[in-house]
Amino acid sequence: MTHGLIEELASGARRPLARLLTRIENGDPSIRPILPELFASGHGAHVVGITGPPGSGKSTLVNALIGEWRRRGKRVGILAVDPSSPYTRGAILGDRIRMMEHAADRDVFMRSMAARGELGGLAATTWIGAAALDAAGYDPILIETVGAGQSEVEIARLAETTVVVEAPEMGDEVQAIKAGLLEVADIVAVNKGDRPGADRAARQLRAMMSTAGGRVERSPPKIMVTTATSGEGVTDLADAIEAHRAAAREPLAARDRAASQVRRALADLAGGRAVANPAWDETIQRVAERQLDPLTAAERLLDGVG
Ligand SMILES: Nc1nc2c(ncn2[C@@H]2O[C@H](COP(=O)(O)OP(=O)(O)O)[C@@H](O)[C@H]2O)c(=O)[nH]1
Ligand SMILES: [Mg+2]
Repeated sequence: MTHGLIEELASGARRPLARLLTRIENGDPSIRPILPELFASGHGAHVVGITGPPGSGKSTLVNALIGEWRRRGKRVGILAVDPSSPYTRGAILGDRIRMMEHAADRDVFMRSMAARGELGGLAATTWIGAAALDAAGYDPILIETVGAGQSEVEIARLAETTVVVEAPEMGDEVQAIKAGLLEVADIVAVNKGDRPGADRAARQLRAMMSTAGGRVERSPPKIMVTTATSGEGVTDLADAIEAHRAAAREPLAARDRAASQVRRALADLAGGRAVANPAWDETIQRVAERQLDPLTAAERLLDGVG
């Protein structure tokens, strides 16, 4: 049965892929046994994260990038990931509308996902979803996520190339942008280039990045100006994303990404196991009453001891 599914995906049929993504999103435990084969049947698609604050133009930019990659003959997969489901429902709906232009294109597959499952939260839902799109032959795979702190960083760690989309209106926001950027961005798209201040913000960011100092191990992000609504700068952005693919696949970078993914999976697994421990309630109560310290409690729960 597993075999059948992988072949169906590889054939490019949309319905089996849509059904599989629903199972992944629901955290259906029947996904678990097919994971090794699903992962192994991937074609090695370029996984590109698109993140940044709400309203900066991520979805509009994704729509423009889809157009650019379709002109280059690529089949594009998009996951719009929703880190805080009830709250961002409207945003996801807006995303769909902004990408409607490509809705009828058989070589574009767009799906929004929330994490509801038990397989390990949003990070797992996302990488398994990306693996499914990869097995179905989409390349690149774009993962749009709303910048919401921790989840933003996690999705960025999953992606090989991370584009942070910002739309600064004023120069004094630049300092705030910088902190988050250094951690996750490979490329910064200063979007809404048609508005005053975008070029100036980009210049300031470039200047800051170049003086960021030796504390930062990763190379500074490339700062670009885009206007998602007109498509200006989008060809350059697509070029920069493609150019980054090779850097992302250098052994050290690949190892870093693998390590943080496995660490995340470990934390999810260990957490799940501890919560399933029948002694959970009692142990938590003892910590609440200060009879047990949190670290010892965690150790005992993991070891299966109450
Ligand atoms: N002026 C201008 N507006 C833009 C640009 N890109 C996006 N927008 C608008 O900004 C709003 C938010 O865009 P959206 O793509 O939904 O942002 P997201 O929340 O980051 O996905 C929409 O009204 C877009 O039309 C741009 O380059 N210039
Ligand atoms: Mg959006």
